[in-house]
Amino acid sequence: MDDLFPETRERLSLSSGAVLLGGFAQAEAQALLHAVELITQQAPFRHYRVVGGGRMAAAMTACGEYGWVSDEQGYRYVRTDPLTGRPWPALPSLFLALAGRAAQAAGYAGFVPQCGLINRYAPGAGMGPHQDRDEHTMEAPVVSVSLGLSALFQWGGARRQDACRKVPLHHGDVVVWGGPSRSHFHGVLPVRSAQSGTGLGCRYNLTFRVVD
Ligand code: MD6
Ligand code: FE
Repeated sequence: MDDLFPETRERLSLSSGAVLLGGFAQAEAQALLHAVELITQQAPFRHYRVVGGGRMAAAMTACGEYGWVSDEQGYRYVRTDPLTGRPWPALPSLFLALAGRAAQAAGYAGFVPQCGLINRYAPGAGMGPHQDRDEHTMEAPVVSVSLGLSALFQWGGARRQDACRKVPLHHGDVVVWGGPSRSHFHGVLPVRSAQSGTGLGCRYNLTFRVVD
C-alpha cells in the first residue's frame, strides 16, 4: 500500500499525547524480527484463554521483567512464564534502545520498559477495541512497533463509544500513546494477507510498557 504523501506519516498526531512515527523502526526491522525469533525459542508463542472461555486471536509471548498473560481468571502481569515455569527472556538491548528513542521522539523522556509483549497476528486475526490498563502505573506511555503484514489500527477516545479513526500500520511503523491518551480505546482490524510487502505471512506487534 503506497501512501500518496509519505511525509505526513513520518509524524502523525492521533490525539493529544498519541503519535504515529511512520517507518521509525524500518532500518532495524530485520534485527527486531531476529530478536523475536530468539525470544520465541525460550518463550514460544501461545494463544491465551480469556474470561468466558474464548481464545485470543493473536498468539502472544513476552520478554522483560514482566509478561502479560490471560486465562479464565483474567488479565495480569507475571514474572514467570506460565507455559515454561521460567522467568521471561530478557528485553534485548535493541528493544530497550528503540523503545526509548521512540518515546523520546514522541515527547516522553526516560522511558525504560519492564515488559515487551510480542503479538503475532495470522491473516484473519485482529484485536477488538480495548484499553491498556492492567499496568500498576499509567504514567509511562505505551510504545507499539509493527512488523510484517500491514493492518488497520483503530484509534478511539477515552470512552468506548467515542468514534474510532482507522490508521494503516505498516512494517516498521511505531505508535506511542501516553499522557492524556494513555487509556484511549484502540484495536486492530482482522489482518489481511493481501497487504504484504515484506514477504512475511503474519503481522508482529511489539508493545513496550512500564508495569509498576
Ligand atoms: C497492535 N496491540 O497490535 C496493538 N494491547 O497494534 C495492542 O493494543 C495490545 O498487542 C494489549 C495487549 C496486547 C496488545
Ligand atoms: Fe492494547
